Amino acid sequence: MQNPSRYLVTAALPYANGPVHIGHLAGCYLPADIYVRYLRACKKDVLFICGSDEHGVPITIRALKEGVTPQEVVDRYHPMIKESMERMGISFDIYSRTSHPVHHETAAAFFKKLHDDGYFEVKETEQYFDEKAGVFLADRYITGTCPVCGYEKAYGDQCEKCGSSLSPEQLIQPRSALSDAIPVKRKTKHWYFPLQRFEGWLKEWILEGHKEWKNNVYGQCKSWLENGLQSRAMTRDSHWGVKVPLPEAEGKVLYVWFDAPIGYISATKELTPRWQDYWCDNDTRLIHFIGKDNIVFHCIIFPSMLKAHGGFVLPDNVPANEFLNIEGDKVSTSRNWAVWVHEYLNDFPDAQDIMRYVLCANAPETKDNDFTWKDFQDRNNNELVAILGNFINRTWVLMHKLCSGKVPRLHENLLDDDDRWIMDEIKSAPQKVSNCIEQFKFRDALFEVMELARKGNQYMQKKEPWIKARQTDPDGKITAEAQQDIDNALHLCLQLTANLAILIHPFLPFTAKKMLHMMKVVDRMLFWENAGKLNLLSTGYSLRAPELLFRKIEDEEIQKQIEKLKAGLVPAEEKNASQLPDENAKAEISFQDFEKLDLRIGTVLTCEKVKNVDKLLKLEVDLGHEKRVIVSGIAQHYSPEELVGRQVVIVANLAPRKIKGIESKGMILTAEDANGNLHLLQPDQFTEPGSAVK
Ligand code: B3M
Ligand code: ZN
Repeated sequence: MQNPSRYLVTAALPYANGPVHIGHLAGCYLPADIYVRYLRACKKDVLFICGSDEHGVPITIRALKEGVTPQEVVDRYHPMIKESMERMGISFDIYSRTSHPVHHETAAAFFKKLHDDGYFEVKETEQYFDEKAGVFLADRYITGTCPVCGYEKAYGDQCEKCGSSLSPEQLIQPRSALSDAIPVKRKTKHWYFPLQRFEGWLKEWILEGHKEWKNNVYGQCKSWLENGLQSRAMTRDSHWGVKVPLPEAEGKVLYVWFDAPIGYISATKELTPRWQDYWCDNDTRLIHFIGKDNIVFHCIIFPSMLKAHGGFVLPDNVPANEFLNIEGDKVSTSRNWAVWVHEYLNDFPDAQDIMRYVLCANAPETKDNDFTWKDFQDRNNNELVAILGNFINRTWVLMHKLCSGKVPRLHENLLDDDDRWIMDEIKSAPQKVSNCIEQFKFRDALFEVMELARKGNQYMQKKEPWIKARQTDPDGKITAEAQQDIDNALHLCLQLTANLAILIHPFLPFTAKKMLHMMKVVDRMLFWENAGKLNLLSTGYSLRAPELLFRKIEDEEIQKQIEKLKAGLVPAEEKNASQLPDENAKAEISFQDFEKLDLRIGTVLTCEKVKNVDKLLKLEVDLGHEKRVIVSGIAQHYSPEELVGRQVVIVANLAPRKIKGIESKGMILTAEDANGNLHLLQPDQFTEPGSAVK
């Protein structure tokens, strides 16, 4: 969409069932904030909408586990999340919550309209019910043995081990994850939204009309649409949520994924009486920032709902990030493997921008990425301190020392090639940064800003004003000629600093504020139209003393964080191996049984991710006399690059299986630790491929 009149930017509503961690920030809040700050700097009419998602299974489960009401859960976490976001500088225009009456009314009315327009199919089905807990069980809350790979802790919707998508019926020995009761089937009636009726339209709208969407988003949509859509129940049996506004629907609430995205509309309503200008006028550019697990809801289901309802704009883009792992391991809130934002802010008060910087520089924009404390330290010390902070600090110190604390004048007639080079760099930087931001490439955008700071240092190094200052008259005064050189260099370094403030502001707003203070200029200077200008600070203007923008982070601080992370880790299952019999022990087998296994050493020749399946890798393995294709559920533990060339142990005579359409011949052996991490088995030295393992 070229030049829309206004922008409506949303960030996924976090579930109010726990605090936020840095993975949340990296996933959607930080990129959304950068984008919005940039738009505001461009003087665009923009609203930035978010709030807590307070309904749905995640909340009720948490309440059940803690023995409190769902209301108590959300009342605890909503303010906590709100505060963490605020302190990190995530500049929502409103941070609302879906328990708000405006939301209940809006979501109920939305449902009622679709109902009155005849969209829903009412179906009676049998669903699993937990008689101990007295609730119907969502698929996720039924566990049992995977019929495909035999993994004993598969979920009712998916096996995390082999990646198969499942339905609860397929599980062997299903159990309720809540009470361990054996779930029973009960009849229940629900309202289904016929997504298949929108398939043709969605194909055209997304697959033809939005080829510019990020690959991960477009790819997921494509595979959903190619697999065919089905009706989806939009109601649930529960007392927590938005009541279904129909007399015959006692004890039923809206499915959380029906009500939550409508939360974007309700929050806008709450914010401004002009909400319809944003939601109902085609000249609005609606952008949903989300994490990759929310793609189908924002790209397929919600747009179909909006289309059915009519009168609303549709998202113009849905930038979704992948996941951020922590120290090589998947974030897990239940295992407490996460860096919590409120804890970070306690340990590093006023260091919001360091975290913003690290999360953006290492954002999981195209693939899952890893956050490590060491990288945090390195990026701070080697980039923020050594490049950006250092350039500004040198400029300020020298300007105070050699130009009496004022902006020196520029002697145009004396400009040399280096001066002209840096002037051109300043002029051309804003376009490079905005190009990246407008394509949601925030890492690249930030890189461009840092490039400019890097060039500032290079320029300073070439000009060496401190050396020029040694050219003095007999009476010790700097010669007029040298002073002119110094003036030019520092004049340009100061203009460069002002430019850096504008360009860095969407990313590091706290730092930009400090820079404004040092320059004694007002916020207005940060408008993007000023970027690229060489006269932002006027000659003769006196500037404040330098402020410390960044400080070095010491090894001990990082060590403490790593220890804290490890100490807080809750093992997946509290087992006391020495006292209890191993509950995973299997029945005895004969030696003949064991001999039936053909175990071999193989060398990984090639390896790639299986498209659209997070957990699977497709490997080509050399087994000596033959090559095999094997699909393995280890993608979250190893990257393809790590595996190529590595030796593995293979069950070579396992019957071939089709996994996601790929014929897999054999299985790669791994050891699984108590935390669910998989570790490959490997001979302790290179062993001829095909060698038998006995
Ligand atoms: N509450 C967030 C999640 O999956 C989910 C997003 C709703 S956005 C409308 O973490
Ligand atoms: Zn499985």
